[in-house]
Amino acid sequence: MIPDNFLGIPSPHCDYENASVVIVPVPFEQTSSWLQGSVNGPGAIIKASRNIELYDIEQNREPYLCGIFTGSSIIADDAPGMIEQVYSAVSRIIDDGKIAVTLGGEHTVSVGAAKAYSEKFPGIGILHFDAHSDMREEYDDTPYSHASALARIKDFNPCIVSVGVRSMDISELPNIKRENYFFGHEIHLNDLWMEKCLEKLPQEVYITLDLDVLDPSIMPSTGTPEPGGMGWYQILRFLSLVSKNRQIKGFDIVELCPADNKAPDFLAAKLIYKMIGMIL
Ligand SMILES: [Mn+2]
Repeated sequence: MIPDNFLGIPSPHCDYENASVVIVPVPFEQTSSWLQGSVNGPGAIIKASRNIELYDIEQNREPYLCGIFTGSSIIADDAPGMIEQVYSAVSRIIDDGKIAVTLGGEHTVSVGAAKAYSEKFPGIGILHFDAHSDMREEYDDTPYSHASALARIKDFNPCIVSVGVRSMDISELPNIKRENYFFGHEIHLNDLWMEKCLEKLPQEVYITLDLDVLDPSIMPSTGTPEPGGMGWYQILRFLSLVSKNRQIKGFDIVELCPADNKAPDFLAAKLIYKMIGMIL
């Protein structure tokens, strides 16, 4: 019988008291503007994660030995309630000296987690991976749309560095700090941008990663796919650089919209496992 947790790992590695990392599933979806299904994202990631081989070749170790606890899903009726619940859950995890890994759901789930991190670690920077800037003040008559996630984070943390954006509305321009944006068309030729991007980040970093930052050829399972995204080894190289030069305190992975093809679910799960290994 495979345990019902991230990676399907046995006790004591999946127990809370031994865990360095806590997975927080948030199957919340209310404002998807195109393809729906991100409500099924956390479940699909956890299911696919059970097929990951636990030895990481590049890191030459078994990151799960640090202990990874999978929390029960956070369920809420509305965005403000959900954000509040995620905020409390993540705050508690930080207080317990553990790393929170929040799984969406739509990008709005990142707001509560980023808020908890911004309060507990004053001066922390937000490293934002996304095909979209998500800086609309509101969208479809709500300030809590997935298209406004970063605008809500900016309300309490102005230090946002965005990578891979390649689609936005002209109304978002006043909300972005141009020098902190590494647009899709600027990063695809070579890796020279990586050091420049690193320089924009303070010592402590929280990562919010919308999976549509990746190219739809490897990550077709998102609600709003955009051509020209990052590749697997490209994002791993950059994440590795950041993890070696900054302290990544926690992260979230959002917007997986599972479909028949299971490869993207597995990619998302493996990316999370890779990031856990890099952080620890
Ligand atoms: Mn996006």
